[in-house]
Amino acid sequence: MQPLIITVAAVGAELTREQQPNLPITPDELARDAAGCEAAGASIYHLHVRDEGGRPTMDVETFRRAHQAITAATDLIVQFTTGGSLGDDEAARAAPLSLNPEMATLTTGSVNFGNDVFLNPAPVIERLYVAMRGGGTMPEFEIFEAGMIANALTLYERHGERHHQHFDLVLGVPGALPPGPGVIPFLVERLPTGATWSATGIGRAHLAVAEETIASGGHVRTGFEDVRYLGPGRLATSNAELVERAADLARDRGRPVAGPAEARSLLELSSVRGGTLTS
Ligand code: KMH
Ligand code: ZN
Repeated sequence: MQPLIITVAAVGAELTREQQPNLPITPDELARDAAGCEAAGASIYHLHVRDEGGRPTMDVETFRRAHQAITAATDLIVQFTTGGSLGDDEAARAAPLSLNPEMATLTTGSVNFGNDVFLNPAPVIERLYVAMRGGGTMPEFEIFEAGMIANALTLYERHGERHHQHFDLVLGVPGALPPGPGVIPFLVERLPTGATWSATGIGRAHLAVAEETIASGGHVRTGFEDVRYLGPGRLATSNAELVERAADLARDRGRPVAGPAEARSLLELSSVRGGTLTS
């Protein structure tokens, strides 16, 4: 099995400071949080940003300051969100890609999201993909429902450019596919040969998904965006604490934890940076 890549989704768009007092928001807080996560075993920092009032924003300058602070403090791969928050329009979601992040998320289909809808029509997905590839950004295909895998593969094939494919299975968003017996194998069987994948369970399912994923050879995503608690009634005190738990689970199973350099090699990121779009 490959060394474990741990992605930390540290901020998200939905969580508030009232729900999680340790949510990092300012560039200094993000840099400190990221450094703690790197020391605990993370390689990828999935980034959403907030304005001064703590509200989610896709403002490019806010992303720039956060990105600079994190890359100055760590060697982590910074992965921008392009999902933003529900209701963000396409222009807002694409705007931070102008900073050419090393990675960015790409959700390849629409999905119910609580009482709302996370809307991702095919033309929007395609334009976000083209914007990423034009800037040498590696997409992480975010899979909330099984059909999104087929959508990602269709997009990849149509564009014809060969790059490493990395998928993240997000299980348990209210209104979308929950984890359960057979779900992860069903999804993983549908991934292309050579692809890497990670998984995360939202909320209560988080630990069980991490355990199954580590045992199945996948990589793990954790962090406040996905889970606030370490256990019943035990609010996590930092993102690093969640990363450390994932790293401990891996080591208990005899799986080493990848650092950022090893993660870049597993994800073939150096071959993607500076890549050009072929169509
Ligand atoms: N906040 C969700 C609506 C992503 O980061 O790409 C979308 C999301 C996915 O968080
Ligand atoms: Zn996100």
